[in-house]
Amino acid sequence: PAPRTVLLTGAAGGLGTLMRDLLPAYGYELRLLDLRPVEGAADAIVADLADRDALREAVRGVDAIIHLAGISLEAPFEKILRANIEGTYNLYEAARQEGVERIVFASSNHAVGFTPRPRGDDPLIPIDTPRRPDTFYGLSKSFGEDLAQFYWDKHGLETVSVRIGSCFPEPTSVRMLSVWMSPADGARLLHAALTAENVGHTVVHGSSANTRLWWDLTSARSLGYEPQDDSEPYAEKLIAEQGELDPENIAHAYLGGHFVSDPPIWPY
Ligand code: NAI
Ligand code: 15L
Repeated sequence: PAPRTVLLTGAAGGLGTLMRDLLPAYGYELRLLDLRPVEGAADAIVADLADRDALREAVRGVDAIIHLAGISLEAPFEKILRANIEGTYNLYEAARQEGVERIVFASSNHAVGFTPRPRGDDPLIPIDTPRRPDTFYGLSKSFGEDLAQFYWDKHGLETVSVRIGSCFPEPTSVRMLSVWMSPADGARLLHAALTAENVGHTVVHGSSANTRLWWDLTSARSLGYEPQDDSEPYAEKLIAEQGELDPENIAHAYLGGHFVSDPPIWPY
């Protein structure tokens, strides 16, 4: 049967806020969790991913989990370790103990951020491109994907890992013309990831059907995802304001954009 009750971690964040508006239309009953109170949702669970008892209780009885909680940008290693690496482990372990059958994991393009972006007639980046994290943040997403594979192989807990491009209401940079996922397509993809059968551990790229797309959406489409949006209507204005991507600029040369060239955040 299709999952009905879904725990949404990271519900107070940008993506969580967009998705808790859009997902109920697909018939889900959402249980919300975040470190911070969730605006307009007094019944949301306020808990840290470090709190294993709270996680056991939060996952009890749900059909599936959408795991968005964590640090969503580069940060000192110790913080990434606690929130994204240990936190994701704690959530998987709680899910295993409570018998939850499926997790949709918010991975990121930054797990492969040091992959050169396609230029000209280059082929789209395939989903099995080698991992090339561009930050400790990207490394934590790489870990999350491996953790998901391990929990499938060892325990039969299914995951769809979504390497999200940029999911925001509108694209705001020339790079985002290639990697943008509209919120409506984001909800379509999460719904497909929750309902497709026999996913085992499947890794997919998460973006809209952008004219300037950099990666292959075949694996996402294999779940039943049919993107409806394209960033192209935003192209003229963004390129007029910011110029085309500069082949000489390292921050424009890789999938991960400026994450590859930003100075490290200390303590490193
Ligand atoms: P965000 O930073 O707006 O939201 C993350 C939420 O997680 C926050 O509300 C925060 O309070 C919560 N959180 C952080 N540490 C926690 C902890 N220890 N315990 C419980 N909750 C904790 O990030 P956003 O943009 O909403 O992203 C959501 C997820 O999707 C993140 O995992 C991010 O890495 C991933 N992602 C997002 C992309 C995007 O375009 N928005 C692109 C690629 C990946
Ligand atoms: C991410 O992984 C971040 O969470 C998000 O804030 C954006 O920076 C996005 O990647 C991106 O690459 O644009």
